[in-house]
Amino acid sequence: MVLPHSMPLVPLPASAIAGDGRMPLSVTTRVIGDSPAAAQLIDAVLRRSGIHLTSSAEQTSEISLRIDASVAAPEGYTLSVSDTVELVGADEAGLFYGVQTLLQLLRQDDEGWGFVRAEIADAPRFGRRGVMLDVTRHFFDVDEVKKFIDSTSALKFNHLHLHLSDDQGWRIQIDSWPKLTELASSTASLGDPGGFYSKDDYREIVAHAAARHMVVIPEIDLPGHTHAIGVAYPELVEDPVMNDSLIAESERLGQPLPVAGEPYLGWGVGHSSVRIHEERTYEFVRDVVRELAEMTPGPYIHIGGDESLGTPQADFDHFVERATAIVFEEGKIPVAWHEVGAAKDIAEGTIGQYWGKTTPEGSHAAEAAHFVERGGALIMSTADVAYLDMKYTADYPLGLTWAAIIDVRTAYEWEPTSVLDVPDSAILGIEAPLWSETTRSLSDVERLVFPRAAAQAEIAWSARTGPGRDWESFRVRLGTLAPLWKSGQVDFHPAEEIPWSTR
Ligand code: TNX
Repeated sequence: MVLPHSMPLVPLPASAIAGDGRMPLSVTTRVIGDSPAAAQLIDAVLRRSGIHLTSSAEQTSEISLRIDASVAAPEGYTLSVSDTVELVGADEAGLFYGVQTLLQLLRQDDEGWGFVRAEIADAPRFGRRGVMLDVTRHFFDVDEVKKFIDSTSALKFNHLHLHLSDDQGWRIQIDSWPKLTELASSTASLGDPGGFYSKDDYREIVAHAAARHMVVIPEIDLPGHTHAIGVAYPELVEDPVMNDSLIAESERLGQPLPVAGEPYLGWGVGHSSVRIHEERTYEFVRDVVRELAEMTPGPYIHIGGDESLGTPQADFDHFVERATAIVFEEGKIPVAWHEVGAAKDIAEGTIGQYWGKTTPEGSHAAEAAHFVERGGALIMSTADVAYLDMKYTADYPLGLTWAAIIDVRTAYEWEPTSVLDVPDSAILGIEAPLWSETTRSLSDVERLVFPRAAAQAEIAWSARTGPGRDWESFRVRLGTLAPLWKSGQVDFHPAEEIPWSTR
């Protein structure tokens, strides 16, 4: 028996036994099954190998796909590769993930293309496996977001959080407040061009994600991170509040301080706040939440809540209590950064997103725990291990360093249930955020995301322990993804820790 860690698979499956050699692949291999996953498999094999699986009537081998809810837990599948391929999904998502596994087993050697023979039974550990893309500090267009969905769903991520508003720009069409996109969307960090998604653009992203079993979570960051709202509607936002670290950082980076009503292009945080005691603010929040809810089939709306350093605590509490209630009233479940847990009466069932460190600092752990006390649960975005925008090494050209320097091993070696003092059942899973201050292109984004997103994918999908669930196995398996990324034109950082395969 060959152990799972010698197989070219990330995330590690629940169980995998390698067979002998490969099943050769040719134009006479036929795909049977009417799931969308069958068409996705044919497309992906063609792109990777140039082989068109359905191009011959004279069939020599076959790949069959079907659904049977009894084979695995939701999103799970069984996959048998011998002289034929038999893939059985517990549901459509399971078939999709089985196809991703099969594509990792597709390798080229001197004899040509073939699938590594294996018997696999698989299902995820966590139902929540998320990535976040910040489209505010830099904007990424619909095609770029689609490519990001393709490359992350291939690692079995199933949630895409879009950070749609921040100090530097507003990125989503809202009909009842048209100046948001007319006046506050054209800018981005470092003076780069901005942009926004029309409602049709957004629906196109949501549909592309859904076809790859990813739920989109839109975020409007409130009550801080709202300078751009004030560029469009000055009456909604307070004048900027300076703080010492903002002034010091701006000086160090040579970035001007925020000025009320003018676009802000720097990286400073904590200077903006909507007006808490104006009823108009809540009309705005309700309108935005309602319009977002109408075009978002997923159950969640994220209301932000991080780093509202310019908002007095009592005002902050009052605001987030109302905002979380508004999201429920509009038919969605609120998600919020962990600071929102400082407010006693947040709406029951609000989900918190922890972005503190593996050793929680200050009040972070207590704030996160309060979501659980209020009947909610937590998503772990532990910043010193799971943040995709931190540098790999001190001299890496992209990324920030405030949380940590995160090499691939550091990204891999953490445990989401061991950070906070809450029951394991309160941890829904993880989300790995990519903040885009330093990423001026999708290629920049990809070089920060890959390979570290693969580490987060394994933490979210694979069992906590088991044969192969360790760094030595992971680094070898991770290396086998290089040819897949190269063939998909996905850029990645060729970290020295990893033995990268050439094919
Ligand atoms: C903190 S973590 C932020 C973002 C920045 C990020 C950069 C969090 C919820 N907020 O506003 O972009 O750091 O790493």
